[in-house]
Amino acid sequence: MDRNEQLFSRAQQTIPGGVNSPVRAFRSVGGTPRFIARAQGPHFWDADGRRYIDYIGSWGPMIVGHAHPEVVRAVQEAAARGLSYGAPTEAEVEMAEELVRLVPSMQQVRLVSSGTEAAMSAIRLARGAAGGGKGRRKLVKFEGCYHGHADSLLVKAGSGLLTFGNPSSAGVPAEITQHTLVLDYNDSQQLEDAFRQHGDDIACVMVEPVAGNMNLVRGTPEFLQTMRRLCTQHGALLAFDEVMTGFRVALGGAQSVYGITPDITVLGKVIGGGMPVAAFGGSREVMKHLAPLGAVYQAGTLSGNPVAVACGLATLRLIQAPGFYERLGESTQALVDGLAGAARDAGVAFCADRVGGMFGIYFAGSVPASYAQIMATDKDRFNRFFHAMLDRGVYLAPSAYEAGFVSAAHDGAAIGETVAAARQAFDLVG
Ligand code: KE4
Repeated sequence: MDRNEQLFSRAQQTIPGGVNSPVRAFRSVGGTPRFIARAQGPHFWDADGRRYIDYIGSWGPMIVGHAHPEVVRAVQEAAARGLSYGAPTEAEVEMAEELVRLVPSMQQVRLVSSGTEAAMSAIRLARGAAGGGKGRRKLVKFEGCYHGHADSLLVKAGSGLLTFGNPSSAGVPAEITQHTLVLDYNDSQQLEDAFRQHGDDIACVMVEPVAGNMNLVRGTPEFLQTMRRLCTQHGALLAFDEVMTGFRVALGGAQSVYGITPDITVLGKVIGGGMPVAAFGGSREVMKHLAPLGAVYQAGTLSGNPVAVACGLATLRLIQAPGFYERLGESTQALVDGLAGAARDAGVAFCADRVGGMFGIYFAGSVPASYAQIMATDKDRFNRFFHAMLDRGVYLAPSAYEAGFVSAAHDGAAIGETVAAARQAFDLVG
């Protein structure tokens, strides 16, 4: 056994499935997960010393590349001043000021330690604040969107189109998901029907404006505009989950691309730069309901942790460099064009899409615009492609239903190597 196999076997003795997050176990693609020993720029190295061009980037955070010297130095300096205080710090104020400046739909923001925690807290806040603070119960989400693993979000569509959700995970009582309505992504008519039926009890509509957890699927402008109009009309709060799209598709997130102002924004990933920082924010009118000001409780031992915030602040500084997103977009476009060209030359039904520095690859004739179309893509071909690329030193997301991520460190050489590997891989998948 190589070191990855040895470590995976050993890990499974003391960690369920050998991993601390299920997607890392390679169960969707098969094979042995790679145990990463170190990373630098666009690369990481596994326990056997094999180098990979990394298109996961820790699922989005590593947008400036791995182990960027300015980020590492900021973390080292912060750590030398103490790891955590459980008391407010100036750095958290700097982070909050930076976030509300870059995401003007937010006047105030609360820092937490994960996207799950941010989304869960945002829903509780919406339920407490909606209807002029009288509180509401119903939550609307969309099939294929993921907002972390809070109980009310582990739900699959109800039997009937507009019936409330059923648990999608063991351990979640039906009473918890009975207030969650799961609709089809990009289906405006269902939204209209849902608000017609339940409008006065809908607290929150939560959406990934560009979905990245069913693979990449763009929200249509019409879908998101309908959502905005209906929430305003019925006094529901619109929450944009920008944990993945925030500072990834544009400096101002997807809301700046679509020109839509949500009531609550959920952030994570890039704002921590690889360390546990996430956030949720909105107008003062909404945020005043949050403890210690208001009646909606939320708390966290390591919220605003000074070392993690130092990592995030250094990352936020780097992404504001002139031309950062233009260059990131060009690299990502070069990648998807290169992959599509290689597939075309090999006669493989394949297409790719990208928004900012996140991309989707699909073994299908056209770019999917819905969950159903994603489910119709050729997963088996993807899995064969995944392993052919892995064998050639390119590490893609280990699932046909995840997006990929490019960093500022993915230079022409890395993109070129990736496309060259794909030329061979497409010939193999046939
Ligand atoms: P975390 O609790 O994993 O920090 O964030 C949850 C979350 C919330 N909202 C969106 C839009 C997200 O993409 C995520 C987490 N994304 C996954 C990637 N599919 C994290 C990877 C994993 O689960 O290991």
